[in-house]
Amino acid sequence: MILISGSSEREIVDLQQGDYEEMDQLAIAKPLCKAAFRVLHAEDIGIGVARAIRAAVSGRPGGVYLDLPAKLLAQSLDTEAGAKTLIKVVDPAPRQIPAPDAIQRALRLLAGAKRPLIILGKGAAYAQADTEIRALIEQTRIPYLPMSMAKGLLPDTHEQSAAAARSYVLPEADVVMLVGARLNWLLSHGKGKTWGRQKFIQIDISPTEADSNVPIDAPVIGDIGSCVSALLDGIKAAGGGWPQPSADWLGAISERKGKNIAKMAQTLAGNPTPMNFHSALNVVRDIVKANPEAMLVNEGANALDFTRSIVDMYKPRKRIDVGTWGVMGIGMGFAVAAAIESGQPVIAIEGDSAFGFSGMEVETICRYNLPVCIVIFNNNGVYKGTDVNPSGGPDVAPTVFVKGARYELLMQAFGGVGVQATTPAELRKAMEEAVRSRKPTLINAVIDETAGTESGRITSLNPKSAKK
Ligand code: FYN
Repeated sequence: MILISGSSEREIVDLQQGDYEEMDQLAIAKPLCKAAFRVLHAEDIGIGVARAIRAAVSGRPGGVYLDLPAKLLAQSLDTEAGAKTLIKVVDPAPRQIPAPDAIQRALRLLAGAKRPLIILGKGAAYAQADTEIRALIEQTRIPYLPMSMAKGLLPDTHEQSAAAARSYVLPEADVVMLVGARLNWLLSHGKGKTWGRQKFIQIDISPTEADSNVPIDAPVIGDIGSCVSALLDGIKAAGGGWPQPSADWLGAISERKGKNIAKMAQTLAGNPTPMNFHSALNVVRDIVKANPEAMLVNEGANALDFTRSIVDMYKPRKRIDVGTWGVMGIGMGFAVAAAIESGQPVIAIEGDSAFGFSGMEVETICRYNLPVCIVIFNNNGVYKGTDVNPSGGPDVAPTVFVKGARYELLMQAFGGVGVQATTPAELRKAMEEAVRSRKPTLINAVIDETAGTESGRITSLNPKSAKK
């Protein structure tokens, strides 16, 4: 993403003389962005934009800031001379071919594995090397785990997906191949009880990613498409001699998966009153299955975690969520962008707290009549709605919201469709209608206020008091 912004007069900002909207924006952007540039002369705009494009999309993609101070905005150029300063960026994200010895090292390690596992990160999804990645997985028959935004790279229903046996495969695998996935907090930094004594192969476009948390036995540096193609060539060269994962390994995963999926099916089939995360998500799961082209936006704590494991994705790059930093407030901006960029219906599954961070964007959604269906899981609070103020007094607990809030009226206020749904049947009807009509819709899905846990699936990360 490239953020282009006007900024105050340099002379006044630099002498801190107190300009209108004075702020040293470039300095603020620098530590946060992959790159930040300032253009001071109109004839340099072409160069500035070209540099911004290359920085944003080459290598590991990242956000770029382009600063255009007030003085520049008033400059003019002769049209013809100006046209000559523009640059058509040739090959903005050049392929980066992996070293042949790195490929051989990785192949040797993989061939010796008895219990191999592939982890697909969002880098694998961004790389748009879907065919190669699928071929690698299917030709090697190695089980794989998709990280949140890699869901759908292969359909989540793929028989080799080990998502439903996650806590079994991570410690048990003997060789793990990371494809565009970093060993950050989402993967417990590659250590601790989540993991066993596996060896790692890591495919990444950034050479400094290897060894960031634990030793990487076989780093493969390059763009994912080129790296996976080179691995496939090596596997092909082995002919029928390429080893398959052990039958014990595949059998054990299949057994655990089967049990978890059956248990999940049972929970999803329940129809409790009031509705809970599971009975509501059972509906969302069906709607996404029936509309695999739809974009799914997801933020919250429990609303995020339950949606990730319950709602299957069928196509690549259809799920966008809080990402590596677990940031709340991204939902409505993502929904607007996803609707405009893809032209597809957007389904935004939002925790009530998460929605509050950027909820006024319902006005933007209505202004541009975007096909966005927002579903708010309303349990009257952050995590849940039944916490009690620990310090007493008349105020509610910090995590408790106004009870029975009518979020759907917000959407109605701007001419969109607002629906309150208290049962799965009402939710289903409203979602089906929203996707069919493509009208801006907000569904206030009222769920059990006791449903949800503090921090959802990441409660274990909360600091624990040393005091016993
Ligand atoms: C997964 N699972 C399933 C299925 N898919 N069971 C049955 N059927 C299906 N289809 C099981 C899976 O085996 C796990 O059980 C469990 O569901 C959860 O799976 P998930 O979500 O893949 O795994 P987990 O452990 O939650 O993943 C860790 C994580 C994730 C850190 C990658 O929690 C994550 O992305 N968190 C982001 C949280 C975040 O950013 N929150 C913002 C909060 S903001 P077991 O195998 O039994 O473990 C403010 O609070």
